[in-house]
Amino acid sequence: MKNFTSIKDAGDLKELLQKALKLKANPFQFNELGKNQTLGLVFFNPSLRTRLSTQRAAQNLGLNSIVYNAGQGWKLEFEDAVCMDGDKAEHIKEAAAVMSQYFDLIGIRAFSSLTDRKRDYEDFVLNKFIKYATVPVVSLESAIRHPLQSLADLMTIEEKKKVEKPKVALTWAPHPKALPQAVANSFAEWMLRTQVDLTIVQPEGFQLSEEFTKGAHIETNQKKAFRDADFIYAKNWSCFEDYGKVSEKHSDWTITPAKMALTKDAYFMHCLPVRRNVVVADAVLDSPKSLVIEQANNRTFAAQAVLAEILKNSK
Ligand code: SN0
Repeated sequence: MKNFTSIKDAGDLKELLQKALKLKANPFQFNELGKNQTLGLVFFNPSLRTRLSTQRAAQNLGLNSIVYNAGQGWKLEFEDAVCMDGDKAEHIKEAAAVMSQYFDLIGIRAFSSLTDRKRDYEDFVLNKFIKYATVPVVSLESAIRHPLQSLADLMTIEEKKKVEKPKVALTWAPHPKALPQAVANSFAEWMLRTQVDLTIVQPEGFQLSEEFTKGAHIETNQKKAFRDADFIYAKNWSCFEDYGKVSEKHSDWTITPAKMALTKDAYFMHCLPVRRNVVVADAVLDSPKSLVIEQANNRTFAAQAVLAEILKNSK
């Protein structure tokens, strides 16, 4: 593994999953692997879990980490051949090259713009970093994917599943803001490569890009999708078609105990942060079937497995 930006970089998925689970059982197994090396974590957007779990993962591997809140730094220019006489002080060419002097690997969080679909779905910002950095790059949620979240979700399902091929429903849920499609895209991408029966349910007009959902059952009837499900994964996302827009609030899509009662005693999953009583009712989030804290815990070991692979590869 050199970079880690999508499932394509994961190699043998079963192997990576087993590595992550083994690291969870024995977190300090490779605590010298990252010795004298430094991970740079570059954030263009807020983070709680990604920032802390990735730093913790680095620490468990004996790898140093430095966080750079890019939103507070020089505003970066990403376009080529432009006259930089506006508000952008530094070009990505220098910025990524300079960071590569200080860091042995770089993690980037750069959310979607939700305004320019073409640019977002090219994963423009992430790919500019990959182009101009001379060290491995790890996605900490890009415009279209959140692969470290998906690996942690895969671990959580693997740990909790009671049948060989569980029924997993990824459901759209309401939200007061327009949110990226990255978490949902990635979750679909990873689930379609594993032993699960995946249904994606969203209101009319909120279908995700087929690039990520091809092969899943697509539904617009939430109750139908919940029937017999073993796992309910809730997430809000804004429109892909009418890009970045939220045409209707659909407040009747909140995950409630009554809806959970339609499932096969399903577990509830969400990547967090979650808006209580908008996305999901307190009673569901606080129930023993909620896996949200375990998912967040697994973020450390997902990141650790990925960082360990990259470190081993660069030795
Ligand atoms: C992000 C998203 O991609 O949906 C990160 C999830 C890991 N979530 C948010 O931006 C939520 C913001 C809010 O105001 O609730």
